[in-house]
Amino acid sequence: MLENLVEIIKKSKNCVVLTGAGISSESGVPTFRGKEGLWGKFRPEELATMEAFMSNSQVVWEWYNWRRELMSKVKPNPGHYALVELAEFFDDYTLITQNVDSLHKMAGSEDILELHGNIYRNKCMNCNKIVDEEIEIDPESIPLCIYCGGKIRPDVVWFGEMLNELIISEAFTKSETADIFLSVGTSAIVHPAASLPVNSKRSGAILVEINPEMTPLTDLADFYFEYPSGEFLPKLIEKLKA
Ligand code: BV8
Ligand code: ZN
Repeated sequence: MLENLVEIIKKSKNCVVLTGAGISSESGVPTFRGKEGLWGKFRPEELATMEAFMSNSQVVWEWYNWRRELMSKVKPNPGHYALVELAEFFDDYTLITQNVDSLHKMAGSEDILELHGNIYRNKCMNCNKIVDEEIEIDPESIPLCIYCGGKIRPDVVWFGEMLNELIISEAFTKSETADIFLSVGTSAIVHPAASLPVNSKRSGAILVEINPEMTPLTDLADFYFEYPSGEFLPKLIEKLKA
């Protein structure tokens, strides 16, 4: 299995990788829908939404601050680093992530397409200005924009919100011209991200899934590796270098 994947990679020019929370789980970041999931006592659709923020900005801000706290302590794992090295084996290599944790950037990946935004960035809901500096949320009130007084929110894509048009169309274009598409550590249920591997396969790419659990994508995949990404990806790089 791994041998013929190595052969295929050596013959491929364009590669797209889509990652989800699973690739960060070995860094200690809880996944969204796993047992220790982030959504533990909440359902994703309840908390990561505009409604939740409008009706209970406090809870939403506290949740994001808790996640930022948690994520600021973790480091990239061998899976992230392997995806940096994998880029060397292709003429055209695109890393698309649903994660908002900046771990791919910290590992050294470049030109990352962050489909769902980034938890360390804030923006004003009113004038959309990006607010980069640290935001301390005091229990009483949420931060307001110094330019227009609007409410400030984490610059992530909530459920029911559009993704950045440029980013998602670039993601589809790259997926549809890929020779090989790797889906790593995602439950493949959140759209439009989950359509990328399907479109890629339909356009003729070899579809590879790396996930210790099966997903709606598993049946469609040409290769399915039931391993944690932090173990499997470094092995793949080792074989490619051999
Ligand atoms: C849109 C950012 C509309 C915020 C996130 C019904 C009701 C409501 C909405 C919908 C609905 N049906 C469809 C929708 C649309 C909705 C959607 O797809 N919902 C799903 C749940 C059905 N999508 C949207 O709302 C999107 N917007 O559609 O706009 C629209 C359209 C046109 C015009 C106007 C409007 C926006 C989606 C973005 C939501 N934002 N996050 C934040 O982070 O706080 S989504 C959230 O889920 C994260 O970004 C996360 O990345 C993403 C996907 O989850 P995964 O990454 O896959 O993580 P998960 O825990 O699920 O899985 C982890 C996997 O890793 C598991 O499979 C596990 O086995 C594996 N794993 C574990 N350990 C390892 C491992 N793998 C490898 N190695 C390991 N060691
Ligand atoms: Zn503003």
